[in-house]
Amino acid sequence: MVEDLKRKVLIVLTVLLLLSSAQAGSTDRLSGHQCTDFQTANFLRGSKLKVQFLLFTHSSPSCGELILADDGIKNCSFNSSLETKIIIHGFRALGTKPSWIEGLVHAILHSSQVNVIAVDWIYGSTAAYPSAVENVTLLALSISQLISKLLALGVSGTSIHIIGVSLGAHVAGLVGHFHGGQLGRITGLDPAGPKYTRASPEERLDPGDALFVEAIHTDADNFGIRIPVGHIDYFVNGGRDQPGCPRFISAGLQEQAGVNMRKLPKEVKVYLMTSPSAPFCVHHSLVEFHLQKTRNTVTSIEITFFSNSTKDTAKITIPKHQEMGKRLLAHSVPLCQINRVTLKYLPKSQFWRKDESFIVGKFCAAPLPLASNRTTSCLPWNLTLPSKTDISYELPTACA
Ligand SMILES: *[C@@H]1O[C@H](CO)[C@@H](O)[C@H](O)[C@H]1NC(C)=O
Ligand SMILES: *[C@@H]1O[C@H](CO)[C@@H](O)[C@H](O)[C@H]1NC(C)=O
Ligand SMILES: *[C@@H]1O[C@H](CO)[C@@H](O)[C@H](O)[C@H]1NC(C)=O
Ligand SMILES: *[C@@H]1O[C@H](CO)[C@@H](O)[C@H](O)[C@H]1NC(C)=O
Ligand SMILES: CC(=O)N[C@H]1CO[C@H](CO)[C@@H](O)[C@@H]1O
Ligand SMILES: CC(=O)N[C@H]1CO[C@H](CO)[C@@H](O)[C@@H]1O
Repeated sequence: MVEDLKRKVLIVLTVLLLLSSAQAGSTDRLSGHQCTDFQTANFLRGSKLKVQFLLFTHSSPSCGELILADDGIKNCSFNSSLETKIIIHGFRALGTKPSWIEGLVHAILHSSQVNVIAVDWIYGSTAAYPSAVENVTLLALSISQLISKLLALGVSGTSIHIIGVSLGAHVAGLVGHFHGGQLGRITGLDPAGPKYTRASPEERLDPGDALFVEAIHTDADNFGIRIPVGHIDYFVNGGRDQPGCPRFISAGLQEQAGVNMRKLPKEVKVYLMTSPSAPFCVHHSLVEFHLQKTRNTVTSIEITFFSNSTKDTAKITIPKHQEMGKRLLAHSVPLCQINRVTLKYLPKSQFWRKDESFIVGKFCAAPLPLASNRTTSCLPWNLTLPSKTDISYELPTACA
């Protein structure tokens, strides 16, 4: 009886396994290769990291092509003349595939002709968070080896962009560190906080890890890191809970908010806003104020953009002894619909010393992303801003 039962259970398990492998082994009609999906580690937690690299291309964005580590990358659809985006997920408590992977892959391939490689380290990322953290170095080494193979194929380091989510952001940092900070770009999406907030820059994502490092903070009050880790750190809606959708922000967002990084100062914190509903995006402008003469105290100027129906504000802070301050201003209509701007100088009066009663300088604004032929427009004279007074200017712009 017991033997019988065991045999039945075995048969059922075998059928289940066959069914699941049949599903995983579907073939993509266009490319002719087998489609491979993420692993699931909920009951078979092994002792190996079992990293899988899944390649997605423009012609088959739904079919992951397993890149075999030993075979090299030649015999697959990888196109070495295109840019490469490598996606690294984070801690997976339940050992399941991240629900956002497909959406992110599709969003990237929809907007650009690139190679997308999703790193599946489900096995190492599950169980307890501290043990996932302990697996990070080994994982980073294996991703580095893959990148070395890509470089050997003639891929340029600058064409590699790593997108790391949560714990994956620090993995991306480590990978970049192993490549001497010479890879093109790292985007940390909500870089993980626990065990990293007090870590040294070598251990966590930091601006030295790639030529351009950006981080988008969306959960800094919980699992996310609170400190800036990139050349630019976006604290979306203050970096804490998000309007409408409190978890993950759509890849639409980061592509469209794309800042032309080289023209911005190093290591700035940027707070960026989203609307509570899809597509979450707002428009961004870079606003600048140049002082006619530097001051020995911090200068704050409140900038407000008005359209026929909207009003958006940001505060420019110019550090003491510096000539210029800039800031990202988020507005819900395109810059061309902004028809008025007001500037208000906020003096820093302390009871033992009064600040100057006015400042003189120049105001400029440019829509983001900055075009290569920079489209900054400035109000064409030296403005005098009396303290605590809104000074209003027409912006004679129009939509093309
Ligand atoms: C690789 O991408 C380039 C640029 O899009 C394209 O011209 C070329 O045909 C692609 N190569 C292959 C083998 O698909
Ligand atoms: C504005 O200020 C700058 C710096 O002091 C000066 O060089 C320039 O001549 C001024 N322009 C006008 C129109 O007053
Ligand atoms: C704003 O209002 C003015 C005057 O009513 C109108 O001419 C203009 O077309 C409006 N602009 C937009 C973007 O709606
Ligand atoms: C800037 O460059 C874009 C694309 O290269 C072009 O379409 C546009 O006309 C240029 N604008 C100016 C002001 O030169
Ligand atoms: C899959 C894997 O290698 N997991 C390891 C992650 O790190 C913990 C702690 O060192 C190990 O116990 C796991 O075996
Ligand atoms: C994508 C690709 O080029 N696949 C080839 C890999 O190698 C096998 C056997 O050599 C070919 O049959 C595939 O077409």
